[in-house]
Amino acid sequence: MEKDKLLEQMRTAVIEGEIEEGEALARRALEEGIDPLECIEDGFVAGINKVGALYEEGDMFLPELVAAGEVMKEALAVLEPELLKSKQTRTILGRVIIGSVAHDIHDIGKDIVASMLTASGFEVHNLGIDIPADTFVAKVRELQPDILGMSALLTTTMPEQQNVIEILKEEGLRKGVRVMVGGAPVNREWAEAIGADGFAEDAVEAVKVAKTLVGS
Ligand code: B12
Repeated sequence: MEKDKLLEQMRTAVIEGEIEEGEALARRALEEGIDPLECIEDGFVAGINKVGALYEEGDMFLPELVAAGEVMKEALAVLEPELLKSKQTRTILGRVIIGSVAHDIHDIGKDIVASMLTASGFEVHNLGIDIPADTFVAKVRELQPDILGMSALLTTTMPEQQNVIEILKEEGLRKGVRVMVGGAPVNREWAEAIGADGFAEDAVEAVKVAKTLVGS
């Protein structure tokens, strides 16, 4: 099938909350040799962005948002292993800890960033969702990563990124780690205001920023 048609169907599967269809489309695209990153960005992510817009306008409600999230998860489970296979490099560029901040359970974007970083040669420790500040700090102490990445999708959870940075300072750990922040409501101004070292709009930019932060 034509690539554009498949990508269009992926967007529709997310919008309509069709989990099995999304998974089947992801498999089909791989069989046809379509780049998994293109499926993620131009297919599934484009679909969930549309869902976000519809939800904002009041044309879609929470159960549909949940269903769209499920479609994303299942499709990514098919695509991400391929992403890792196709891009894997052997040299480790640096160690990254990443997680969604306290009270935030959004993880689709954070997981894409984690996969892309892994695929690009970083050693990634993905802590998961709703990670308390103390856990981030304890993990930084334990694993001594080059980069700490924090994702926040809610305006109410963004301050947690700042909170973690402040605790890192208090504990004398801030100088040893570069902090990168992201998530839909996060922007460059916010990143600068809270004293983060890097911000990225999407996963592709996140890899570029991470490489710059480790000096490669
Ligand atoms: C799917 C979704 C959900 C799913 C999440 C499923 C999951 N497993 O993640 C479910 C249904 C569970 C959900 C729940 C809620 N959600 Co919600 N959700 C969304 C939605 C539609 C899409 C998010 C998404 O996955 N986008 C696709 C990914 C690929 O994009 P992304 O997350 O932005 O990530 C990219 C970049 O931001 C960046 N990035 C992300 N993280 C990081 C980290 C680093 C370090 C870097 C460098 C870059 C980076 O790279 C990523 C890849 O390109 C958004 C709408 C939107 N516009 O974002 C609302 C949205 C975020 N949700 C919203 C709300 C209100 C909620 C709820 C409070 C709803 C409710 N009443 O219960 C709950 C909150 C639960 C909680 N405590 O966290 C609001 C937030 C509003 C606000 N201003 O705070 C939004 C904006 C919808 C809206 N327009 O109102 N949600």
